[in-house]
Amino acid sequence: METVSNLLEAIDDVGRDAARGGYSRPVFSTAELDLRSWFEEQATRRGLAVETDRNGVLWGWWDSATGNGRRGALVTGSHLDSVPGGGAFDGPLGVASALAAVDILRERGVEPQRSLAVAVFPEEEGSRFGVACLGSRLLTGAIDADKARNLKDPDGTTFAEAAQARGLNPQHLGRDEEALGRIGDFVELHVEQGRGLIDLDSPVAVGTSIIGHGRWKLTITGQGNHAGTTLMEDRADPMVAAAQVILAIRKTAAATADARATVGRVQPIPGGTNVIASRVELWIDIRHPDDATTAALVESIHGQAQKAAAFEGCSASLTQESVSGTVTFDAELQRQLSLAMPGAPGLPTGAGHDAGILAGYVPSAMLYVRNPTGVSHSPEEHVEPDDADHGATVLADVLKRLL
Ligand code: HGY
Ligand code: MN
Ligand code: MN
Ligand code: MN
Repeated sequence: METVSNLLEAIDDVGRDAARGGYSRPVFSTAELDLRSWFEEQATRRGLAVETDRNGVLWGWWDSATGNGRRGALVTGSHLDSVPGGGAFDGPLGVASALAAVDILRERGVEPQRSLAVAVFPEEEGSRFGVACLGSRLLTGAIDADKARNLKDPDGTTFAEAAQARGLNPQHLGRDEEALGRIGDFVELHVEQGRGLIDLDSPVAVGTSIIGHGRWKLTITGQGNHAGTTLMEDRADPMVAAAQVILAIRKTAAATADARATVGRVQPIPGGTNVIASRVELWIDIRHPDDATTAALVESIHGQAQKAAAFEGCSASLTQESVSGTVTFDAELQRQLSLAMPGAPGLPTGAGHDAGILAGYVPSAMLYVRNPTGVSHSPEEHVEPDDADHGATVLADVLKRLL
């Protein structure tokens, strides 16, 4: 049986980002496509029937000789795309562990009483087209298909164009009743993305909830001008208003218990060293366990942005890109996972996952594997090989209980 580390070693050089460090594997990029080929090869080698559905979700099927075909199957898996400069485990650990779990079940001579599938969801990070969990949102219908088709990447390529370039029919994107009907239960293994399992001193945990998560784009427009000929008093500089807003965002979120607010991406237009920007686009990631608090935070931030922009003689507009409410996982599945993982603690998380989207449609659950650095969305993200193998073994135990 291949260890999880062996499986991951095979993709260790795919999508390395020398400039940022870590990995950059945007959906439908060459790097992510290499990862999809890796998955197809590994799944086929394990006798799984591989297919890609209309939304670009990859499925590796272990069809049961009994049961009712693929309806109500047990599905596990995760994603292969990454954030820019991301770690090696966010996503791929869940996929590699699912493949290793299939090996373990086969070695134990398990004959599934219902079909089992390993799924790989595209664009979980939303790094290229701006909406997190785009693949699972399309599959479930959680996002309007036209909105998805028209999402644009930083180069102006639409999701429809990118999907078409990868062999999908953009007109077929959207809620997939047939694929959804195949999912009886969904269990996702994922690297822990905070300090939880360090503090709890446990190699694994059962996911209990995912806090609400929204993304907004704030555009502040000003007067583009020359850096040398424009007196300070004659400027309407959106970068200054943006700086004030970023500080206000931090202050507002820091004053709200359990809130997290991040501006990880700022884009001055046109972006010249000797040019006063004509507009600044910045993306805000806001999360909170209570959806009403998130809404209040957004309103307060929008008001402060309009004030800062007006002060600079600019204007500010806020558009919502995506939002997911707080999710709690299926109680019975959590119980099954706890029985398979005696002593494993329950763990709420602030990280979004495809399981968080699917939980609104089918019974879903998550298990996390310890990250000894407690750092994620960064090259420092890590999983010890023993913990990775322990995670795969536990995943196999969970799947066995549910098969
Ligand atoms: O952003 C998140 O929480 C996840 O890693 N996509
Ligand atoms: Mn992830
Ligand atoms: Mn992530
Ligand atoms: Mn000049």
